[in-house]
Amino acid sequence: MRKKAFITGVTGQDGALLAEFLLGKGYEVHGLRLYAATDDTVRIKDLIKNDGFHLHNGDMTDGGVLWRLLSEISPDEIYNLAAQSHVKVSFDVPEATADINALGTLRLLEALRGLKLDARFYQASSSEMFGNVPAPQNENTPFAPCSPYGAAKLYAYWVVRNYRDAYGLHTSNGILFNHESPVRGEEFVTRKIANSVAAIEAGKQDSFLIGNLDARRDWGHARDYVEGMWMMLQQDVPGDYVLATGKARSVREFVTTAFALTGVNIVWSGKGENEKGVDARTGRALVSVDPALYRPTELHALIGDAAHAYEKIGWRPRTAFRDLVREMVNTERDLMKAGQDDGLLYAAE
Ligand code: G4F
Repeated sequence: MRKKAFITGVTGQDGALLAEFLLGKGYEVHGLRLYAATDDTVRIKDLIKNDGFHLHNGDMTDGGVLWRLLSEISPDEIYNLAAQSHVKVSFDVPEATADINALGTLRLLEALRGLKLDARFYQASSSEMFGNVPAPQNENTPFAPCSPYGAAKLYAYWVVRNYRDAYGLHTSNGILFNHESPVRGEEFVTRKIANSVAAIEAGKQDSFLIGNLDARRDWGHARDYVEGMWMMLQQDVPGDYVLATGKARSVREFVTTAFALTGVNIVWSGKGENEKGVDARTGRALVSVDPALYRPTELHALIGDAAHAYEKIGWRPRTAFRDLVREMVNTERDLMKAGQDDGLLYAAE
């Protein structure tokens, strides 16, 4: 029997990569897509042609739709990836963030419980839930979120655990540290940097603005992380797992590495808002700080300890940091050459 998976947030980076991964394993994949007036299917345009892939309109704020879709599809595995996933934007739209990320998860769990489906449930929990507690962070680290996004994700995390304990549902949390890829949204810092570096190399952009250069993140490859999501649901006993590389780099290091891959040696000068990334050969300032890109509260260092996932489910991050940056920058260079460089959709973030 072909297994059936239901993925919320299928048009996002993780949804698209997970759908591709599950189709490769022979699953029938059903994806929930938030209706959008503009076409948001760019990441799944090839998957749509696959007859094992089915796209459904829906919304995490509409419990009736979630109930009906789960009842019609009767999936074996549910991956809840839908979210308002931008931390800075969550300060602008905190209530919507809570409705989608926190109550949306509750709605999906209630449908699962009410329909008495025998499905396994994965929740996209986030390292953002840890806030600024000292690194490294693992499953036993106390949570202290510092954003409406992190607080909403923490509610979802706990309700997933509660439905496991109270009703015996097979629900698991993947506490994922930052994971990137060439299909990362342009509003996130890694894709923004890769895109800008390639545009500068192609002569289509002179420089770019950046926010907090000191923030440190544990950046892995999203392809490795979607495999980890699937591995969690193959366990007979549900659980909660951190997925991370265990190594952190600053935003500044990401910029320097990305430029180095195009042959540009960046030297940093100045401090705080006056800091600039300068091309050592030409003396041109290619990167400047814009305080408008700072967040009301910032997480300084997220570094994950994934020992539990290593030991219990055998998951390993496969992609080294430099290889991740290289893949992202080279994809942007190819897009530039192909003339598909429409620029950043959310340059202000
Ligand atoms: O790329 P970011 O926006 O990712 P952030 O905030 O760490 O969140 C991502 O990872 C979380 C897991 O820990 C997910 F839960 C979440 O959904 C999302 O996927 O920002 C990374 C860092 C921040 O410290 C930010 O202040 O980069 C800093 N930054 C500096 N300049 C910038 C910019 N971030 C963005 N987006 N844009 C900038 O220009």
